[in-house]
Amino acid sequence: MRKRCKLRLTSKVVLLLTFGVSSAWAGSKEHLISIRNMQFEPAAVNVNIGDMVIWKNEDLVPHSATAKGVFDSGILESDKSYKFVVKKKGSFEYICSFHPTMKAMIKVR
Ligand SMILES: [Cu+2]
Repeated sequence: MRKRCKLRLTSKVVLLLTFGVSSAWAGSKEHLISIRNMQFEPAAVNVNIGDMVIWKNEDLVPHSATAKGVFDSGILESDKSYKFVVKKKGSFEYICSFHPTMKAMIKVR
């Protein structure tokens, strides 16, 4: 009887720990932005400080995700990704430095 109780308690503790860890993970999200057909998709994302934004170039030509003074992927070859952890609040417009008509925005709350 006692042993059973102990086991139950232990599984509860494990459950709590698991929840604790997963909610810590959920605290910072990942946002995937595809670069496809000469466009950023989605063109606007809302993120929180600490979130990670990941751009993936799904085109055959190189692109970049560039917001001067905030982030810059540099040359992003086909099939490559760039990750950026958001650190400050604001609205950041960015472009592809190779194709400046490609524009998009990140809003940081
Ligand atoms: Cu481009």
